[in-house]
Amino acid sequence: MSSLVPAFLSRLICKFFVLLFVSVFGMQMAYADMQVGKLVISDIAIRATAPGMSATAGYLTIANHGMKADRLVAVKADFAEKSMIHEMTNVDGIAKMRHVMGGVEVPAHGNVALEPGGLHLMFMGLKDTLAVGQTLSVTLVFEKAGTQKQDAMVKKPADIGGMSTDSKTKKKHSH
Ligand SMILES: [Cu+2]
Repeated sequence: MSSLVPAFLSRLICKFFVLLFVSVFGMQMAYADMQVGKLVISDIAIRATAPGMSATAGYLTIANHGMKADRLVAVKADFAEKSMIHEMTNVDGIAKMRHVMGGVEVPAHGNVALEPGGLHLMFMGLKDTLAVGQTLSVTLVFEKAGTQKQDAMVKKPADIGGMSTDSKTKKKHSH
């Protein structure tokens, strides 16, 4: 019967450590949530460039698990002189890009995809050639979630998914 006490004690100690683990882990989770707000942002895929190319595009998806809509309002990148949010639209069979004024809404409990053929990040005045495999950093500015630094991977255009219109329509860029 004397073994009952240690067994009871060890169960109690065990419970205590489980609780301790859960609370520490839980706190870390909450902290990570606070850092990104209610937004879950994918890594950014950037089109690799050939030497001499001065502009390229970046793609990503943003999910919003919050109750309120947010808005991507600005983009910043050290490797480009100018970064903007663009949208490709099809006007009479010709794909055109335009600057999206006022940013892109990320609806509550929804998501937005910036993908080939539609919305994209536009990087102009590139300082170097962007080679496949390079990792860059892009800063996204949200109306509510604030500033968010995000990894950006340089990829072959063929490795970037989305609804590409390259083969069907002529591209025209106003910059
Ligand atoms: Cu563009």
